[in-house]
Amino acid sequence: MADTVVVEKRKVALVTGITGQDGSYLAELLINKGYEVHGIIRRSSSFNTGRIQHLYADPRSHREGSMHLHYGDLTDSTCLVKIVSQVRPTEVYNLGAQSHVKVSFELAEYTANVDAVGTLRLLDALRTCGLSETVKFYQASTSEMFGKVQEIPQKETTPFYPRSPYGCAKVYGYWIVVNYREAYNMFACNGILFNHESPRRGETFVTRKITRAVAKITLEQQKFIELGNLDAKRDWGHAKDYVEAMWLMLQQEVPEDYVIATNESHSVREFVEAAFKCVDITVTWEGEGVNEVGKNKATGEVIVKVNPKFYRPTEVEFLLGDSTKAKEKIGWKPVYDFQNLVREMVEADIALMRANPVA
Ligand code: NDP
Ligand code: GDR
Repeated sequence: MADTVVVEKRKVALVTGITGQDGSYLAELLINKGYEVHGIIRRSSSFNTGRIQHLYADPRSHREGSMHLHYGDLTDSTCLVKIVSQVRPTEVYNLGAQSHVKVSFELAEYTANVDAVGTLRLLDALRTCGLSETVKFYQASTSEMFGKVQEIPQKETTPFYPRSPYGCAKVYGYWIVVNYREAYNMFACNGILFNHESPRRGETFVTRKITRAVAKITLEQQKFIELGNLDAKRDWGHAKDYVEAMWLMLQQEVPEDYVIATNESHSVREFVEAAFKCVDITVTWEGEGVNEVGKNKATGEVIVKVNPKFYRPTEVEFLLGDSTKAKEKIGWKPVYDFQNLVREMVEADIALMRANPVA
């Protein structure tokens, strides 16, 4: 009888933005699934690998070589071509971005360079290296592309109306991915992800800003928090659930675009209330607009103030996603609900601030 040779399929992932919130959860997921994971990191004057530090400590990922980091940048085509030609990935996850909507008004050109042209550069590096017919490509598209409400809830067919330089750049990223799929037969997908959070969320996004403040106020390290638009509504999920959706999209036979959301929307004000509830503080609201304050019902102390500094020139008022397509076609649904998400973030920040009050 002839010997059967089993050829293991190469599972090599290249992740841009591996040092970010999603990159860190995705790297964990891929390593657990047996991938060799290559991440692109930026040179920085201080450590920017805090979120993936634990993967070094794990001998499986570090010493046994499941994780490799390469210096690079989405604004630098040369390095992208070099990294792609060395790594020859089977899957690419393009998560790298200037991802802060408010900052994008200050850094509009840079945001377009990284988030829009950066996506083009990476897609083209794959073509240059002859991988366009074999690689699977995930693009981190966003609910910010829907922007000004055209339809509720928002799904794959809802028209885009971005409201920030970030949203505009991501619309370019979305369409260049569709174009490369159609023009060059690439397996390329857009995940249109609604807001997703976690204890690893960047400190200047509203959820993490709130849970950090709740922790500090509880531990008497801070008196109050200043916020912008309390009425904006978002469909908030957990990053751990959302990276699973990214991977699932690339395991399908046919490349398609999917909305990923919880199908539940809450205002910033509701997030504040839910976060303080975790430490048994009830918030009561007084005043209007810039004069609105939130008080601790039990003590009467002001714990929330509105500061117009945090308003945006144009705002996305209301986002609510419909992820029926993802549920039906790729079998994705979230594990976390809103209350679990808020509680996990508040508890993590209390533990963090207790251990390190200057964090
Ligand atoms: P983060 O801001 O936490 O992470 C962004 C990552 O991109 C970081 O690793 C950052 O590196 C890297 N990066 C920034 N600029 C460049 C550049 N010029 N070249 C290469 N890498 C760069 O974002 P998230 O993890 O929250 O989001 C991941 C992706 O998903 C982003 O593209 C974001 O726009 C998109 N998205 C996020 C959603 C969310 O709710 N979180 C929802 C929908 C889409 P460094 O650590 O050095 O700064
Ligand atoms: P967003 O997230 O803009 O939706 O983009 P962010 O948490 O920054 O804002 C959510 C809403 O909260 C309002 N808000 C404040 N926001 C911040 N950051 N700071 C404040 O003090 C504050 N007060 C009120 C905002 O006006 C907004 O309406 C995130 C990013 O992760 C993007 O990269 C991603 O594409 C989208 O989510 C989906």
